[in-house]
Parts: sequence; C-alpha cells; structure tokens
Amino acid sequence: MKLLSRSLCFLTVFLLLSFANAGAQGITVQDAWIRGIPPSATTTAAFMTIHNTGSDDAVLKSADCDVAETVQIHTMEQVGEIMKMKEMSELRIPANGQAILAPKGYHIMLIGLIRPINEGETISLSLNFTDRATVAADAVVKKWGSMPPMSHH
Ligand SMILES: [Cu+2]
Repeated sequence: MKLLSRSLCFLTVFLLLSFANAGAQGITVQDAWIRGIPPSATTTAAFMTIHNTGSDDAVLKSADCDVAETVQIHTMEQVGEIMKMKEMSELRIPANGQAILAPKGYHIMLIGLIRPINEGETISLSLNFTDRATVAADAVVKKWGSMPPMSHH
C-alpha cells in the first residue's frame, strides 16, 4: 500500500512536470479555431481559450500568423447600441486562470489574408507573451454558420 501511494505520488509529479513543460510558464491553448470566410474575403478572426496554470499573470502582447499580413488582439466594445471592435495593446491571462476568446468578445484579428483559407484546414498561430515566450496554437478553420458577421448591423 505504501509502495502504491509512493508510485502515485511520482506519477502526479511527473504529470505536473509534463503539463508545465507543455507551454511557456504553464500556458496552454485549447479549442483554437478560425472563422471560415468566403474566398473573396481577406479578414477573419481566431478564437481559443488560453489557460494559465502559472502563479503569475501572463500578458499576451501580440500574435503572428503566416497567412495574414497583420495580426491584432481585439475586443468588442459597446458604443451606443452598436458593438464595435477595438484593438488592445495586450490581453492579460490571470494566474491560475484563463482568457476566453470567443465571438462577440476577445479575438485575434487576422487582417490581409495572403491566400484563401479552407474549412477544415489547420492554421498555425504564434502567441507572443511579455517575457518573449512564444506559444504555438493550431487553429482549425470552421464554418461560421448563419450568424451575421461581427460589428455590422
Ligand atoms: Cu476584430
């Protein structure tokens, strides 16, 4: 019994270590996806959940994507009765917390696509945090559905 609890303990430590190594400072990205757009469109957005298991806040400063000329961190802001997109200089992910990037909220704006993107395709994003740590995220292109595009009424 004692032996068993000891091996369980080792296993726990091992799992914790592997999780910590999965991303810089315990940052992991879950469910990353990109809104599919018609071939004629050149702007879209990426969404995901960023988990921070570290004991310090993580600060996302910028992002890169090979298929977009410009990548910006955006939020949605209520201006009168209209929701408008607004660029943010950074996005803070609280210690032992998460930031949810989802339609109508935070998102990563991909501007000036250099080629059409296809539904089901996986596109790599790089998330750049303040300490120069970069976390890679693979985002799948998904159909937007029948929802209207953001920021237009
Ligand atoms: Cu935007």
